[in-house]
Amino acid sequence: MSIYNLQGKRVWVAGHRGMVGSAIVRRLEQEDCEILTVGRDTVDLANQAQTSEWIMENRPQAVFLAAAKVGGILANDTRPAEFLYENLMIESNIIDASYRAGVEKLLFLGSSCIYPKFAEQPIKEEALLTGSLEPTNEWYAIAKIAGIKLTQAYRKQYGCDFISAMPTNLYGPGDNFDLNSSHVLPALLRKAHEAKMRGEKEITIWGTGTPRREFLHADDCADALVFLMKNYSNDGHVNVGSGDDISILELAVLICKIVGFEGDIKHDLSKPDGTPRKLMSAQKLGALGWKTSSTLPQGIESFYQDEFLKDDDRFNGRPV
Ligand code: GFB
Repeated sequence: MSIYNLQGKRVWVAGHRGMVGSAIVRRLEQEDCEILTVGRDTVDLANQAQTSEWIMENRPQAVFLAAAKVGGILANDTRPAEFLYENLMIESNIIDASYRAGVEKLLFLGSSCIYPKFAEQPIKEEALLTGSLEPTNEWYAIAKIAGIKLTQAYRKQYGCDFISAMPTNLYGPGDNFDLNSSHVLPALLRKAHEAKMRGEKEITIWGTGTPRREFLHADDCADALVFLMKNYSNDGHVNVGSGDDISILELAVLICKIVGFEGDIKHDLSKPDGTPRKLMSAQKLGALGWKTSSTLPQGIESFYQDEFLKDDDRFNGRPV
């Protein structure tokens, strides 16, 4: 028996065109609920009046707040104003309008970069605000911390059933493959695939390759988020991860193996490493009754199939 029943509910996925939002929509199709979405061409979620008007008119009962400005280490480091301003606006507009429209339940999505740069690993939820942030993404992190605090404040002052989940580094269908703004996993998959197609002898990864990261497929993340929507109601945020991490060099080797690229891996040391390690504790979510169903090699394999080996000439390559 779940705490919150989605059956027959009007459920809004804010950010449904993004990687996580689209995964939530796919997952919600298995639930007996009505899925609401609205495109950027109709409502600019950074605009308070437009957002509020849409929510008042459409009256969602549950909201997944997956709309955000996101990017990899370089985008975060070079566009701090956009990452801070747009994320603050989107989350403030949606959370406040949801309260005013009487939304029954809202799930806000943060990110593992909210934790201190040198947090004890695996990072427990309690590590929030116990140390300084990683400078390359502190702008995004501050906006996401504000989002967690907004859900807690609206719960405390107005009794809203608003909760927060902090996903680890995610990848999956709909991911960003632009090499300047993407995250590491899609970037390396693209680099390895293109190098193989062009018969090149090497690929270049950023930094030393020693930082460690935890990865989760967006479909597994969406499953955890729907689980939390149904089964969690408290003010503390919940980590959503796989519970395992891997070094960036090990990830590059794994990706090359999956793609079948046999050349060398070089390093571009002019690019930042960022946080040395980011592995979140999966204990709290595990105790609630959820754990991931796929391994990292399985997840990357299916991601590679979905994005590169279907009808693809998107990356100037031929299907293998
Ligand atoms: O995924 P990523 O961009 O973000 O980089 P973060 C992770 C690690 O992979 C860094 C290295 O050490 C990068 O230097 N890396 C190696 C690469 N090759 C590449 C490459 O070709 N592209 C990219 N992008 N990285 C982001 C934050 O941090 O994580 C966001 O900036 C957010 O705010 C997100 O939290 C989940 O894990 O370092």
